[in-house]
Amino acid sequence: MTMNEMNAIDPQPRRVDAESLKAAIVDKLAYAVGKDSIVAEPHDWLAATILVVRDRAIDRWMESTRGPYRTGAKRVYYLSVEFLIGRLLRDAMSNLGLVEPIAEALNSLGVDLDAIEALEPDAALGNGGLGRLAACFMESMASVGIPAYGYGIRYVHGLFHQEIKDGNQIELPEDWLSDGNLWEFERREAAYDIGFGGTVESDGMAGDTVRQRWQPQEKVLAIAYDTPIVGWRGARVNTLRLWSARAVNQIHLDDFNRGDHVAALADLTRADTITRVLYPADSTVAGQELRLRQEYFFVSASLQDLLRRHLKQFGTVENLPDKVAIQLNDTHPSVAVAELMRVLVDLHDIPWEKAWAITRGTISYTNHTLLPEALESWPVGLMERLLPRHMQIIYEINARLLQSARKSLDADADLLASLSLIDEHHGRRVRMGQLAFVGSHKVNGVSALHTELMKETVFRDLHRLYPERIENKTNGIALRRWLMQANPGLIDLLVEAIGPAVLDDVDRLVEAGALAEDAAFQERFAAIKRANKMQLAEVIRSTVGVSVDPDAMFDVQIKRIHEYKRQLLNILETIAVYNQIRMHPERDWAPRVKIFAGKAAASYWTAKQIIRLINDVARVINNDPAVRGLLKVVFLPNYNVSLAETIVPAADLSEQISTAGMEASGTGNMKLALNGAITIGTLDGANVEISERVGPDNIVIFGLTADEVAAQRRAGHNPRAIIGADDRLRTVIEAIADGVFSPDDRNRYRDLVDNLMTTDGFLVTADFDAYCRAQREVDAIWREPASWQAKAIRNTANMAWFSADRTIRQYARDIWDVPVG
Ligand code: HBZ
Repeated sequence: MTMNEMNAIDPQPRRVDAESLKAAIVDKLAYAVGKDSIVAEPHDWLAATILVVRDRAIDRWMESTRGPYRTGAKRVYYLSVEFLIGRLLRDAMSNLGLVEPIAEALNSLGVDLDAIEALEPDAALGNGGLGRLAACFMESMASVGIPAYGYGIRYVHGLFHQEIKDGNQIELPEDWLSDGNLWEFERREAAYDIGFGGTVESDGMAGDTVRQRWQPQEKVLAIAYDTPIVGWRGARVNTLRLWSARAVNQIHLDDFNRGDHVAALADLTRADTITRVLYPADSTVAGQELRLRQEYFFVSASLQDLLRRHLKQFGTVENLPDKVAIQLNDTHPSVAVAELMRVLVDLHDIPWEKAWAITRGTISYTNHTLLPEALESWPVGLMERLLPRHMQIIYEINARLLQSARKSLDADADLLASLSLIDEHHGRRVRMGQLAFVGSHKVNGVSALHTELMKETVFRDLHRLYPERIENKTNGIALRRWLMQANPGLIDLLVEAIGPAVLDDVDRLVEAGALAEDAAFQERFAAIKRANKMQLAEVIRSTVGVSVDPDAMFDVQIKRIHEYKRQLLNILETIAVYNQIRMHPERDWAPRVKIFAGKAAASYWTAKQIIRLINDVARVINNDPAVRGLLKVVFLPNYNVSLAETIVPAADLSEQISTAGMEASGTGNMKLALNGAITIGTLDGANVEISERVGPDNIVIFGLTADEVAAQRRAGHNPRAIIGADDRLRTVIEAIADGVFSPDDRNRYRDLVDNLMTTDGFLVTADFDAYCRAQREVDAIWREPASWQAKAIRNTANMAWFSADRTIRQYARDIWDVPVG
């Protein structure tokens, strides 16, 4: 029985179902889309299909929303500036068990489901892992039965569209809403005033303290747009509520009448700007006023909304921690700590201590990075101007924090300076990570290693003061999207081999491990991979015009382009292999296709140079007849969720080669291993735990450990000495420096090369030799297909632990204190 057959209850009703769905689609086409089926275009069919599927989610959505009002159940609110949700149709159909009958219904109308699905825009309201994690968590919270809301920003323009022109990244605006968005419901009734600027005035007494009241100078409206998020088998449907900014006054008529048309629309433009575009950097902070406005805008709207709901139901804020859990996805929403305090103290007259207990009991915070340049801090001056009351509250929180540190740690001035919410070293800034930490009852890292490093680095002193607060919650992925939907061939094979129960209990995947050495199973497993590779090969041919052999090893590195992720290490090794193939054409080379995809932040020059280098190297290698097709290099443009869904099931080798200690977790590593790719990786982030789960024989680990990286840095890393001692590496770097890959501009990579030879901040040269040796180990395994397949199968079989359902259950139990189904 296939997964899709399992979804339907039995064949007879399914046929009926397909027929009624067909009628429903035709009906929507006429009465909602306004088209006759004779003239309907593919996007009209898509619209009609989405509307039919959406209808099937709505009853459950309403019931799911009503539930907690009836039972008094605690609700979870996941606050994130990013939700990288991708396309929604397949997710919704699959979780509602509608894939097969909808395909059948469309088929009978002469419409191909796959073709119309591809027309749905890929909602890219996020940069990378952090945003995708939020999307996977939304699906898992619905699937394990947690009443949850995602709160975020409805950006008009998501992450830029990437094109590659002459090897360079070009950023084009992304326009996912241009044809409307049938998944969302505008909620005009859920509109809130959001204030900025102005003054703080005293306003009578609250008990024995003077009540402070913020009088904002400027107001914008936040309007809610709701998207239903369907859980597995439709058991629960939660809400993703995204906020859009609108001017309170759409037009100043007096200005208009005076002929000042710009001033007439100034408010509109100002408000509109707040939710217009996603900040496209994932590893440096913007530090701009607009970003702070975005953060406060969505936090304030979300808190007003959840408090309105809570007060309507319970009539008091005192039981907030029992009924509400707010999770801060990184520091971007951490102004919530000050905002909740302001609301409780200023608007509800709750005494400080009590308000603080409520705030801390309600909020918790997830950290996703230790990179210093990605840790948010805001200039005190900007905070005072934009959020004057919040700044006062932050000072008060800080005073109490430092007081308790003096008492319990006997802290000296250095320790106090390091604990302080105010960084005095860089022109007085508010440290948002510290604010989130002190305002939370739990703070979590996203892999075991990352969590330990948090305790030793960024939060070392706060951890001493509050040793119980930091916990680990290793990331997970939505297995339904990343296995069942992305790799239908594989899930069908698994269902056949180990039974349909695996669809509801993914831990059963482990049973596939018993088949790892079974020749017949291996053959089928390999055939599915090959079919997926054929599909990817077609995508490669049609997008970049390179033909690749599906029997070659597909070696993929797909993620944001960043120095710490070390795409550079990968491409240097690629060049080394290229040199070897030319020098030793007689050797038995294992054919490989090196596949890269990922976006560089528009302002990140080095990352863009790395993209250019990959493309330059690709051009030279792919056109060199001496290589005889043994090695191909491909950079696929515009990496996004949908492209990942095509690449992940087709990968043989997964490159997870960050400098140890720098990748907080990684989640692409999980998606690839789950789909039977073997990982070549450093002991970084979740790679450590993947290695533990799949076993050391089924993963290729190399390079310095996080401790060794730290030691090497302390001792003084000397790349020049390493390069001098390694002929292969020297030859590679010289080739780049000499313009072998950039004959039209021999100086193109001068900075890249200089950097590698002098600083090499990400220890590329230090790990180069180990990486090359690891790659030859990979070649050796590849040459033994039975051994490769066995390892690949063991990867799939042992990855169920990385289900986001597991992660969400841990959050539910240890942080949110909510029951799970
Ligand atoms: O979060 C990523 C980590 O790099 C990755 O290791 C982890 O698996 C993932 C989920 O926990 N971090 C990000 O994706 N970070 C951002 O996208 C980001 C966005 C805006 C910022 C800073 C970081 O201002």
